[in-house]
Amino acid sequence: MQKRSFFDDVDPAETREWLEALESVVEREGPERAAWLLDAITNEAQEQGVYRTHLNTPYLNTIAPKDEAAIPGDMFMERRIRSLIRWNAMATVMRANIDNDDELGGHIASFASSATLYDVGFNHFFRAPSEENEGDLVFFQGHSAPGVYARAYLEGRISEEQLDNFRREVDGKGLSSYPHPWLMPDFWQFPTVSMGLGPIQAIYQAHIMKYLQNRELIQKDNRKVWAFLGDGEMDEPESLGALGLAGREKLDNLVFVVNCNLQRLDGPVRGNGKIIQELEGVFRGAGWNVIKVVWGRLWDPLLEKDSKGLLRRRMEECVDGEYQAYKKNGGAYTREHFFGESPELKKLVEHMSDDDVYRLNRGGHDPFKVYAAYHEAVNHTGRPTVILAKTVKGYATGAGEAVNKTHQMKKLDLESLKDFRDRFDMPFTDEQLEDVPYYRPTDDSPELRYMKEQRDKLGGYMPVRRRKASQQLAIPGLDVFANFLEGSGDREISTTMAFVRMMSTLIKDKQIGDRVVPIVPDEARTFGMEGLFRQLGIYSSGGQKYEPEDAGQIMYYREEKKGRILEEGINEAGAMSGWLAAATSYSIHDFILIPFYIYYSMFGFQRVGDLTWAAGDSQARGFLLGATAGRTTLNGEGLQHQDGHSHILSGTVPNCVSYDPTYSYELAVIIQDGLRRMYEDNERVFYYLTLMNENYIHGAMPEGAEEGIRKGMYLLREGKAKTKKSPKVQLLGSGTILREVEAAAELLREDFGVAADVWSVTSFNELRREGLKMDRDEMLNPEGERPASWIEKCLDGRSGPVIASTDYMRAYADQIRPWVKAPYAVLGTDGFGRSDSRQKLRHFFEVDRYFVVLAALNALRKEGKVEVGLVKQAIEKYGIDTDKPYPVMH
Ligand SMILES: Cc1ncc(C[n+]2csc(CCOP(=O)(O)OP(=O)(O)O)c2C)c(N)n1
Ligand SMILES: [Mg+2]
Repeated sequence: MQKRSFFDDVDPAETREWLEALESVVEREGPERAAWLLDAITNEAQEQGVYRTHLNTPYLNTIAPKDEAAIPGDMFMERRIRSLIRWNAMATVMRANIDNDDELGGHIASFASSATLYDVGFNHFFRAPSEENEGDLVFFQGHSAPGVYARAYLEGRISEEQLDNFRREVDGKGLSSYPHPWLMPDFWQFPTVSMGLGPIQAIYQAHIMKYLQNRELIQKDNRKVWAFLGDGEMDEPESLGALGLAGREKLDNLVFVVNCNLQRLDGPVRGNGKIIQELEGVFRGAGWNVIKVVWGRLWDPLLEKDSKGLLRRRMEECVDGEYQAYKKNGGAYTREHFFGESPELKKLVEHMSDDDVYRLNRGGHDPFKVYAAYHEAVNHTGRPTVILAKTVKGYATGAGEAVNKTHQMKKLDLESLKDFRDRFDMPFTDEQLEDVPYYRPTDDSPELRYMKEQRDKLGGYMPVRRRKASQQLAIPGLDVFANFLEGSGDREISTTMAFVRMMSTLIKDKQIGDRVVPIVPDEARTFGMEGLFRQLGIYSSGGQKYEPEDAGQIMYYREEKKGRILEEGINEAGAMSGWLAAATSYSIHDFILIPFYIYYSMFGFQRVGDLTWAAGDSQARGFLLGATAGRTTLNGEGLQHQDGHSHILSGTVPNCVSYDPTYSYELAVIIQDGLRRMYEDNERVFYYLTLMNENYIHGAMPEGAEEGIRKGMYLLREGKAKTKKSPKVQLLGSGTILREVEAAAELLREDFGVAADVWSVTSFNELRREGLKMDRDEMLNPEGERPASWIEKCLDGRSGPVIASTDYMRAYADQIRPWVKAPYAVLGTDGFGRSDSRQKLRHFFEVDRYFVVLAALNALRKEGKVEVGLVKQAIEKYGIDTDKPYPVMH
């Protein structure tokens, strides 16, 4: 069937009849009945083979003028305030770049397009934390930060000096380039500037807020999460990937505002289409309430006169590339190219000047339309809302308006600056414009008083970030894990099993049990956590509406409204965002949570690395557990699964503390220490621990090992020399490969008479960090005495070369080389993983006991401590194929 345009009406009389019927139903029986009838007709149409595909409504405002909630307040005053903010935002960026060749950067055009969207929010909607509740959460678009600073400047929260130090962060008196809680911990709550992370974080903040409310851990109030996003940003998979969750979970505490200025960095977002229409379909399909704010109120009279639908048709058929050109080229061009399409349309605007035509405003620049949309959004229940607001990129910036290169514009030319000044009534002479001064009326001016009053009504100024929770948690001592310190007896267990038991222990703790949040991305059974399903329940806002298939079993699949486990499905980015929301709950909700997110280590840092970086910026506190870790330890899954580098990646996040423990007592010490550091001492760190699925016997904690476990290494076993002359080596191992290293020590003694001290290295990353810090301190205090690093302390007085072997790339263990004073050889699992037995893989990657022995003997040979014959003997004895392929590129 040929698809017709909506406007190709072959029988207008018939159409009118149908429409009138609908109108009368709405009038007599209300919109709900009308919607019901439409559903019935749609269902019937489907039965009759009438095929409809689109999820779109016409390219018009969703809220009809007659249904718009009226904006309260003084509109002239608000325009005046907005003008001040616009000016100061622009001045901030310009001044930062005037004298230094644009070196510092910054953006003018983005905020110029979204000023009204923010202002209506600030004046009427965003609630600050107050006695009543913890306030609304607002995700600001990263590169619109100058607008937020400009407002804070008028409010007296930011000084002129700070504005002048926009993007000068090193000396600590400036303003961060973008929203960064790490750099401005009392101001910004959420890092957003990596496109796509704002939307997904906002969804999960709303999700976790509901989770806390449903578990009755925080008050059930009407707090909202607002996310201000770019239309170009919506192309990121992270932006759209969790929309379904928001719809399914009915997150009516969530409002997205997509600033559809039709442009991204290089050019139009959808030159050949319409981004608003495309997004409408996507969001509606995901179960969102969609409010389009396309046209400003100056269009209303024209639309009213459009009895034949010609204007509507024209609006529908134009693409964004054309809409952009209208704003760039002005009123005469718009008259000719938009209205000039037909004589009747042209007539519609014949009474208007070119300037009037140019000023026909877009919805996102009209506070009346924006207010009506926000009002509807915050009162909507049962679904999240997205507001698709059409704006102009570089609005009012003269030569910068709607041009393709506007995104990177950091200065206005003098003519544009004069226009800007005149348009927004700034009291500057032409000469004064040269250095683009800021403008702040006095504190008792009507403008600043009005701003303050509006904010007072909403609880105070924003954004504002809480540094730490008002309550302290009582973290249990290490004795809570007493069982694990004694070893597993003759039971073979994995560190994953040990971890699950430790988490269960914590959940039972009276003081902190409630705070523990297990998070899994459809992997609980893999880690042996299914027992927790019934015990803790899986969080489901809708409860459980079915009898689970396994209801009769002890460990059945129990979903519950007050369930505790966050089962986020096969969605690592989502689960990570959920963890991030829980890990910042101490700040966002003034309620500390202790989240444990456990996942396949391979699908952690390398999959969602940018979110882990954002976690660092956010000062998240919690545990990430990379399970099934180790290139040769998760042996059967192959190349895409077997992780030998997550510790390299975790080491790149400055405040991520990572460990690769082997034995359960190590894990116990590390988790308890992490709890203490994060929740008692409020250190700005989070933890990454690798867990393995290999079963083995765990010994008891050696006396005095605790400090070393925390610092990164301790002596596990002293090597016994056969004779006084026996050569000595120091063997380092971590994770499961530590056990190969222990075996190697035996072989060295038995087969070659070499004495080997065995060190368990719980964290090469932490050892390196400490070493670097000491070197740096020494460099700055060359006369002072250099305290020894922990590695140096450990190895001091020990003799022989040092050999390390791990289940990670060589770079992991190699990191400590500067502080190992003896010759140092490193074995690791560089190269692609593959499936085989653990034994074969460890031999393939050359990290097993035989290679440790070989490396040790070779190191002794180089030192002249043993003959080359002994090395050859080892090769022969252990059947090492000297022609074996090089695993790195095999
Ligand atoms: C992940 C990521 N990729 C690229 C960028 C660089 N970048 C910053 S803003 C921008 C364009 C943004 O366009 P849009 O989302 O439409 O926002 P607008 O400025 O138009 O409001 C780009 C590409 C980024 N910040 N993050
Ligand atoms: Mg854009």
